[in-house]
Amino acid sequence: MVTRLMRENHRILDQLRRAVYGEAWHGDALFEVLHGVSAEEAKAKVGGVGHSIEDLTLHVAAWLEAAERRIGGDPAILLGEADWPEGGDWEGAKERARFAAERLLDVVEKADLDAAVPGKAYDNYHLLHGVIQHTLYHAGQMVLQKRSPEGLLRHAIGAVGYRAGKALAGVPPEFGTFAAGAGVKTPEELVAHLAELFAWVLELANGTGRWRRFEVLGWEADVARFWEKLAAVEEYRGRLAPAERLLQGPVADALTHVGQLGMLRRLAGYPMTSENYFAATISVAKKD
Ligand code: NI
Repeated sequence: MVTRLMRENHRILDQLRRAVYGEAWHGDALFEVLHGVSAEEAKAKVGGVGHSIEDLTLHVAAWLEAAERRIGGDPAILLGEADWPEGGDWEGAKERARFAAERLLDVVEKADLDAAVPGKAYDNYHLLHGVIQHTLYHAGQMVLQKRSPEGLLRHAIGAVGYRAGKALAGVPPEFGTFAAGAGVKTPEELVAHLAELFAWVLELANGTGRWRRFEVLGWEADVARFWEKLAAVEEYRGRLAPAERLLQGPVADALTHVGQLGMLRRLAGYPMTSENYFAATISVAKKD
């Protein structure tokens, strides 16, 4: 009997490992899904799921912790924030999930599968299978978020910001008024327009669609306003929709204008260094 139970414990241990770390039957395990997710992606509520990847990670962690506590005889009732912990620290959230998984993996081998969970009508066997299913259910929701058009749009916005960071770095303020020819926009006019575009993204996402014209303020103030408007979009927790139209309109437009800035830099004698953007790590908006 002990042998049979121990064998079963090892099978469950194997299933839990597969759900958390990899070689799950259905596809990606929890940490395979989380691999490469940036802090901004993790905080965005996209794909109609209602919770961000970070929210889901903390929720999964809370239940891995609860399972471990329940096996130890603690009822571990999760209500409110204990069930859906407050986010804010993406690296910390992943670390919490990893630690919780390790703690649970440590107790599975010796768990009494037939013992009742305190206060519940089921035993540890059902608890352990339940927590494995729960982990994979929410990992699946995270996959939907990563593949959603809005997730891709947010990544595209991050990529525009990354390229803009390079286009705006290391030029003197007088570049702002560089005139390449009659009728050609100056760099500060382009940057003022870039700020307009990202302000418009939010207006479109929240349904007003209002276009606001921004006057040129002078190079440094224009650059600061652009970063502020871009950061407002990146930090926006509502849905950025319709994602496809936001991409084809203001975001694609912004990308072309960042390219124009690059061209003007070369004409003005401040060429940018080249870079392999495929290899770039795209992350947060604010650049100084
Ligand atoms: Ni859940």
